[in-house]
Amino acid sequence: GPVLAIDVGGTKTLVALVKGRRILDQRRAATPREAGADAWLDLIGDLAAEWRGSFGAAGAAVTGIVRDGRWHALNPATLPVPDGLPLVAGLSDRLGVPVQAVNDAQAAAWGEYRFGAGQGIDMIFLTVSTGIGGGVISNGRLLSGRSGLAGHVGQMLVETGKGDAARLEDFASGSALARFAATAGHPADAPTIFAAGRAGEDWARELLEAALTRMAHTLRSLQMLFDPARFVIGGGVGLAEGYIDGLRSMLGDLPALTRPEIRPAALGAEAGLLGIADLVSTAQS
Ligand code: BMX
Repeated sequence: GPVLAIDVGGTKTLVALVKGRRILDQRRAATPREAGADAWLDLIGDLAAEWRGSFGAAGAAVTGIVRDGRWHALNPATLPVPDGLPLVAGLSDRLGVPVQAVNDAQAAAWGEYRFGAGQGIDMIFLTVSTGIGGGVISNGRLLSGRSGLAGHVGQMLVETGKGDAARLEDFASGSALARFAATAGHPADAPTIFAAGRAGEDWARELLEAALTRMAHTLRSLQMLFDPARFVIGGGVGLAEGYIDGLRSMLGDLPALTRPEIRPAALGAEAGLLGIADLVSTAQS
């Protein structure tokens, strides 16, 4: 039967009724960041209320990591998750069904692998949104690692150029771009920054060039580590006009043997929902 699929990001919460690879119905709302974790879980219960009785299991794809049913943020700036929040118990109380939970980007990687732009191949999914998330599919398996960290590309350290290092997502995520734009005296969200870049405005071009360079270096390193057949890029910023083309042109000079192949996510914002629903259905059967 249908599965309830949940995707909690730093910006949006999506809840859907999913059967196989079909989304039967879907609700979305802003993640009430400031209202606290109980409010995030209550919102999910409220959004799913009208479908009660029509699903027998639920899956949650969440920003951060889930270990033994408990939720942790790696970067609280993406979403300030109280450390060790009992996510699975809190959701199964509210929904009345068994719940499975994984990282949002890992779920989206699985969705793109099963139904999207990376079907049946070794691939790495990257989402560039509030933060930068990732998921690695190798030999038909979603890598989770010892405790669910595998694929956390946004947490990899990069040189700042000032003698120290910081997270990749502190330089190249949507929230980083917005922060740099504000510092440069041009407060703007990511789509506006891309539009300004296309219009040839120097402040936007410089900022995008710096962020895309760091991303391009990261893809090149990941190609060396995993040698995926393809990178699939999603997220509101990753899918913004100019992002993937910018990456491709920065990587274009590499020899074919080491050059990352990049495709946009085919499932858009629904990759996480379809991925977690499939993980839940597979676990049940
Ligand atoms: C952060 C981290 C990842 C997540 C990624 C994308 C937290 C709370 N999140 O790197 O687990 O996959 O952001 O998250 O530590 P999004 O909210 O931008 O989709």
